[in-house]
Order: sequence, then C-alpha cells, then structure tokens
Amino acid sequence: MKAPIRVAVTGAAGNIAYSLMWMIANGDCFGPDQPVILHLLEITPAMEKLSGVMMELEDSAHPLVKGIVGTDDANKAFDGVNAVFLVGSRPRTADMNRADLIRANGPIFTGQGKALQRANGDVKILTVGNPCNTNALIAMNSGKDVPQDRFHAMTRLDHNRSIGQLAKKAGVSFADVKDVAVWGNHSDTMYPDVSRATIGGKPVTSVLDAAWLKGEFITTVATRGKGIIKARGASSAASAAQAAVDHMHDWHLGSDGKIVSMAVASQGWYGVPKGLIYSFPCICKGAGAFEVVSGWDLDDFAKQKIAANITELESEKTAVADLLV
Ligand code: NAX
Repeated sequence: MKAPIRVAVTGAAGNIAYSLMWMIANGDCFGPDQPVILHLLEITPAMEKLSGVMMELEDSAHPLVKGIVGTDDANKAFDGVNAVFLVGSRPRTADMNRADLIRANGPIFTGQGKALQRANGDVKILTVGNPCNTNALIAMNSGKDVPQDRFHAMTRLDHNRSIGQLAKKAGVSFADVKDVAVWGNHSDTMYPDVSRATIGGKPVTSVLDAAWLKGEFITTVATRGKGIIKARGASSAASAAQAAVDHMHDWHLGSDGKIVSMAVASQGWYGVPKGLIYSFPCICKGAGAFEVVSGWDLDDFAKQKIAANITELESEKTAVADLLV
C-alpha cells in the first residue's frame, strides 16, 4: 500500500464538497491504491455542520481514508498537503453582480494563498470557488513561495458540458467525443472550441451543423449553470464535483493523450498576457506534468473569442489590483 497523501478541501460543509469528498474517498481522483488523509476547512459558523459531514465520512468507512482533520484554521488545513481543492467561497446572491462577487470573495484567497505556502513541495491547487480564474490569480500572488504552475482554476465543467451537448446533438455516447477545448474565463464569455474535436473519430465540424456549433451550442454551454439553477433550484454540485475530480485526476495521473481544458497561469501562450489564469487546451503527461498544446492556427472567430476573454480577465484583475500585492 502506498503512503497516504494529504488532500485539503475548503468549503467542506458546502454542496460541491458533499459529493467531492466521497469521490476522493472512493479513489476516483488519486487512484484506487492511493490512501488519503482529508483536511477539511470551513468558516467558524459552519463548523457544526462540518462536524456532521465528518460523522458521515466516518460512517462511510472508506478503506482508502486514513484520517480526517476538520478545522477553521487555513494554516492547519494546508499544512503539508499534496493537493488542494479551493471550493469555499460566498455564492452569488440575486442582488450581486459579478463585480460584487469578485470583491466579496477576493479577500478569502489572499489569506488562503499565504497559508498555502505551508503545503508540501509537490502541491497541486485547483480553485473552484467563483470567480475561479481571478480567485486563483489572487491566491497565486499571495502564495509566492509556491511555483505558479501549481495554481489552476476549473473550466473542466464547461469542458464536460461541451462534450455532453455535442454527444446529445450527434446521438452518440459521451465517450465518442474527444478533444474539445475551452478557452478563457469560467464565465459566460468562455469559448468552447470544437475545431480539433472529433465525434467517433470524425471532425465535429463534418458531423454537426456549423451554425449550431457557433450559435446555440456555445450559448447553451455558457448559460448551463443558470439553466441548472432554474430547473433544480440549486447550483451545479455533483457535476461540479465530478469536474473537479476529473481535473485533479488528469493532472495527477495523466490525461491518456486526451486534450483537457485547464485554466493555468499563462506564459504568454496564444497572446494571453503572462500570469493571467486562463483556460487552454492541455495534455497531462502523468506525475503532475502538463503542457499547453501549442501551434494551433486560430481562425478569426476563435481569435475574437480569445481576445474577449483576455479583456474580461484583465478587467477582473484590475478590480482586485489592491489584493495582488
Ligand atoms: P455552498 O454555498 O454550498 O458551499 C460553500 C461553502 O464554503 C460553505 O459551506 C461556506 O461556509 C464555505 N466557505 C465560505 N467562505 C469560506 C472560507 N473563507 N473558507 C472555507 N470555507 C468557506 O457552495 P457550493 O455549491 O459548494 O459552491 C462553491 C463554489 O463553487 C461557489 O463559489 C460556486 O460559485 C462555485 N462553482 C464553481 C464552478 C466552476 O465550474 N468553477 C461550478 C459550480 C459552482 O458554481
């Protein structure tokens, strides 16, 4: 049996965590032979709720779980951890616009970024809490001792939603759709790019109607979160947890040659300013190695979409400039 790794989840009493922690405990994320010690972080008023969730985790008696730590202290939660899911943040309420949400949640990620400097040298940090790209940027700036390539934000839900829509439209199974790529911000602006995607080995563009791909498909993926809230009366939780597990699984163990979408700190790729946390097509090579797929020729439509995401993320960055110290 391998030595256990330490996995932190913030917002551990919340909805996404309620699915996510069970998937981690089952081995879906780090492998069926990898034991874990769970470090669960919550705010003080939610500690009683967290204690109930911890009781349920104990009652599930997962063989891979070698310990569960619950705390409201980020320093304790991130001490020596190998993987971190930054899920905890304030959800957007009806009276808040995106700018209000950015200002409400940004300060959480300065404190947690500093505390992340206590993590293990191999740490991988996935920000899920919204606005996730900019929250990851804040954490990365505050956690300066941690290499920048360890800070990711989650666009895998948009990626999976894209696969779901393409499979449904083509009448094939989800597994038949490959190599979709989501560019940019986890917001309505994000761009699900199907230019290299295939359905049953054939280019998506030869199987599905071009007008649908450039219109309804993009709008449906971009507004899916709102559609779920309207229908379910609550925001995406199980699918978000699944996406977080998919992202961390591929980062940790490899994506098996598949293109996956990950928001990472740009090194200037495709004209995206250095340091912005921006979603690119990536391939994960295993053992924590990943690379942005290079050399794609982009058409004018893609260039416009990519530029709109840069503009949006730069304006979010300006809105939190005082937190990027
Ligand atoms: P919940 O409101 O159910 O849970 C959030 C939890 O975070 C609460 O228990 C709260 O006490 C805790 N929390 C707040 N501040 C904290 C802090 N400083 N430290 C630790 N915990 C803290 O929300 P949930 O449905 O779980 O969603 C969590 C976040 O994920 C939200 O920001 C949501 O917008 C975001 N999402 C991101 C997605 C993505 O694709 N990147 C998709 C799903 C989701 O919308």
